[in-house]
Amino acid sequence: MKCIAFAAAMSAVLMASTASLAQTPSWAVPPESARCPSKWGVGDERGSGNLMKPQVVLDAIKLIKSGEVIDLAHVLGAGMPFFGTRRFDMHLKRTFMNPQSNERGSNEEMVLSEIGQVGTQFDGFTHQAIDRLLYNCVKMDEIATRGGFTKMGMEKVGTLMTRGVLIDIAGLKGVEILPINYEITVADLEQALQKQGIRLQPGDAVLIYTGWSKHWGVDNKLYTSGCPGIGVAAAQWLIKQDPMLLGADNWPVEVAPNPDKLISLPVHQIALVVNGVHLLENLKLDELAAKGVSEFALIVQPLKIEGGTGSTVAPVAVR
Ligand code: UVW
Repeated sequence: MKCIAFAAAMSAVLMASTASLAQTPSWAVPPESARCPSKWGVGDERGSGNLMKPQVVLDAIKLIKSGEVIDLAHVLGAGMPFFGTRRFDMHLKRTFMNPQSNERGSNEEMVLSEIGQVGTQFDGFTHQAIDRLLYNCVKMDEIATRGGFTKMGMEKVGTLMTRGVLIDIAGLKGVEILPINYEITVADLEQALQKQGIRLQPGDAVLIYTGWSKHWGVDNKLYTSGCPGIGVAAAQWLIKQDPMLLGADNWPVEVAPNPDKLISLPVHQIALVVNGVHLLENLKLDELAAKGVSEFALIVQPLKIEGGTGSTVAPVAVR
């Protein structure tokens, strides 16, 4: 009898500890004291954008040898994959004929869209929060107005030009497209960099090639249903290298959904909120990967949307 009671008690203890283990997320938000002020100081609104210095531009220019320009943006249109309920509705307003003798006709369009968060897009720091705190522990509710955020809006980012580095993980793995939900590890990044004979430097725009954008416009449902990408460990490792931004040819840069069901897009918070590192999403990197280009001058100019959370962008690689 004693034996049965002991066994029952033990199994209850085991079940309780397994349940509590199962409920422990693999990444926890760092406390405010550990993330604020950011390394760029109290009141900083630029984060990794502070790495944008004349010397970085001069170094990037040295990578331009042939003058080849490679577009890294998808075409903006209603046929794009959209995250959630986002949309891009374009209405052509034509044609106004001016009454003067030269018969000047004029066309324009009206676009209804989450213009900061569709297509190839650049994430600003007001895009994500930890509870109700933004980057540098700015209280979201204190800077949110109907007309936009009064701090850290997209107009603060400016043009970024720096060395771009493509890390080809699909190439490393010998596949066209990494499997959905594949979490890119630190070892993957290190091996790919070694294979490509390149080392990361502070201020780099680090772009990860997964092959996932081959689904763009082909199977939009699949494209947005998840994707391969960096996980928490790889993001933390990359951020330690002091990049100007992190980008990928998928919709959130990171693996989605996260293999740990207890956390939601943690790399968004690690990059944008904890460290002030911009994200560049939905890139078109096939041409760079196909041509085996590992480094280039990257130019990206977010729209100056006052108080905006992000910007649709058309970055270019020049070499
Ligand atoms: C979200 O807004 C959740 O995702 P993204 O930044 O990838 O558009």
